[in-house]
Amino acid sequence: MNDALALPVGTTLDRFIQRKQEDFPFATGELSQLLRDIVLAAKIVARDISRFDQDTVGHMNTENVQGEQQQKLDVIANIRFIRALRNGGEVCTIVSEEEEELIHTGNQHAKYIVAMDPVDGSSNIDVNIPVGTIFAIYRRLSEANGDGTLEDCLQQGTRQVAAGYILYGASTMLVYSTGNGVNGFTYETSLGEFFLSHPDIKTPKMGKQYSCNEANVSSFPLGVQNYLAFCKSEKYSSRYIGSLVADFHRNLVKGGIYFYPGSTKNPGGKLRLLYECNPLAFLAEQAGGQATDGVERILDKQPTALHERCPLVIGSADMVEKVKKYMTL
Ligand code: P6P
Repeated sequence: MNDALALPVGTTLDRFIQRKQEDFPFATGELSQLLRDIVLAAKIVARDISRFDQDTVGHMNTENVQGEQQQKLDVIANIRFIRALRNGGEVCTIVSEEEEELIHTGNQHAKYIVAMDPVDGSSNIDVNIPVGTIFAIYRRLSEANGDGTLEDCLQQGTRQVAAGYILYGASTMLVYSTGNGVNGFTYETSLGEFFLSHPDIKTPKMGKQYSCNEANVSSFPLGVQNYLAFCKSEKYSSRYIGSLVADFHRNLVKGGIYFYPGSTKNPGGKLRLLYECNPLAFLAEQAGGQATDGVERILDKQPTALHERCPLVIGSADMVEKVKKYMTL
């Protein structure tokens, strides 16, 4: 049962985290502290984004491990989250989209691993389009007496203990789950606090909008092309911001489907399994939705590399199921 039902809208995030911890008699407070560390970094990144000045806007003339041009904000946010997690003491090792190798924090007795995309869609910052941070939290498998291992970081999505995102939009929102439902919190900048604004989010089983980059349609798998034609025949609306967290959040709340399938340019899809597909799939399922690679459940996939890509179909359960039918005709 989602205990957000016991807490009214307007409850502070800190009170909510505390209550969640109290509901677990054996909770020792480390996960609560980890969430607070993420929130601290999120508040700082939200301030950086709102400044919109020469320190945060534009690119670095560098490339990340993905060969993508790094935006200044990518680098700044990566530093902010790594620093908050290192100083918080609850995380031993971090996987970041901005780092080729594992980041060991030195907290060798810490029991948690974090996989994160510090700012997804950062190229949208310059034109004031919402962007987001995505994070997944795992309990390490190895003994808590050293750095986290590669095996600790390549766990299936079903083993996430928590996942969430921060959406830096018209307002800044934190949406997360620890496996007992999904709750959304809106940031009140004047108070420096997140407040419960969207308790117990449930995504509608059916929606009337789809999100994909139709420029790639000719290279989509035939089943996806046929599903897209179905959407048009049903007169669904196309809604595609080109910023995953913003598209995902709209579909989560209103119902809809986002898909970034494999294509000739990106046969394995564009999105990353560890720190984009898995955390959003965890949230989608916690809210009653679904997430697949077109056919297979995302959370069941066994990762084999830190930055591996994966096709993604995610959102309202009936819509994701429909894609599966077209893919297996
Ligand atoms: P395309 C941003 O780079 C991102 O990772 C997601 O946020 C977004 O949904 C997708 O890529 C956009 O990709 O190929 O449509 O520009």
